[in-house]
Amino acid sequence: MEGGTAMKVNLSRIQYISDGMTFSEQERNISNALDSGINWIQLRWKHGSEKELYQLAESTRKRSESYDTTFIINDHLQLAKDLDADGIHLGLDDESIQTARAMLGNEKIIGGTANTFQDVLQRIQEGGDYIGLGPLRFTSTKQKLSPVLGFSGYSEIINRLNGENNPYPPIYAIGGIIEQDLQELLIAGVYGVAVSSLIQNDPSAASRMNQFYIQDYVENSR
Ligand code: TZP
Ligand code: MG
Repeated sequence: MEGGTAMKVNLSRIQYISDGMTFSEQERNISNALDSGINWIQLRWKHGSEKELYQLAESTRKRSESYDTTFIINDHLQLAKDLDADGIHLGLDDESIQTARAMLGNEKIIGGTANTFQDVLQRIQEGGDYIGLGPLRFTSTKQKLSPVLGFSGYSEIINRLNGENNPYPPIYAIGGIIEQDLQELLIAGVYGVAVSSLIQNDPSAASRMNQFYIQDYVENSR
């Protein structure tokens, strides 16, 4: 791969970001995602009380373990630490990746959001294990969405990164992604995708997407 992708752990190409207003919506969506064959879940719930979030995180942690699914938590660093989750995803306004690294150690996955080339450089310098770059297009799943990148935004940012000739962590596209986007994102240099609605609307998409990446891997290792 041009520029070189530095990967500490073998990250799945597809991350499911949980969505849902209520505890039971979250639980049902997570359950469907696990059944769909997703092997990486980010628990993201903005509406629950601290106690409810703890309960949901604890039960998701246990269920993920039985499915052998990687389980990370959005925003809540102490919760990720307390539950010995596999990692954390942090937005640009959340705690820093350095703080998370000091708390969770080198074995845990720490992901960071980015919207611009400068954000990406910051995330690389901070030592993030992956970067969630987006949004690709408008989505109602997230409030206060950053400016839309489109496919050209990914190509521009990743071309600039490749021009610097330094290794960088895997880049995940996020925001309004549909199945048909995978090819174009891969061509732009994106490693994987972080999706919510796509899996919730059609859980069968997970196995087709896994197949897409396996196929690409086989073709490129010939
Ligand atoms: N951050 C940027 S877009 C987004 C997040 C958490 C939501 C992605 O969800 P969807 O439904 O796949 O657009
Ligand atoms: Mg956040």
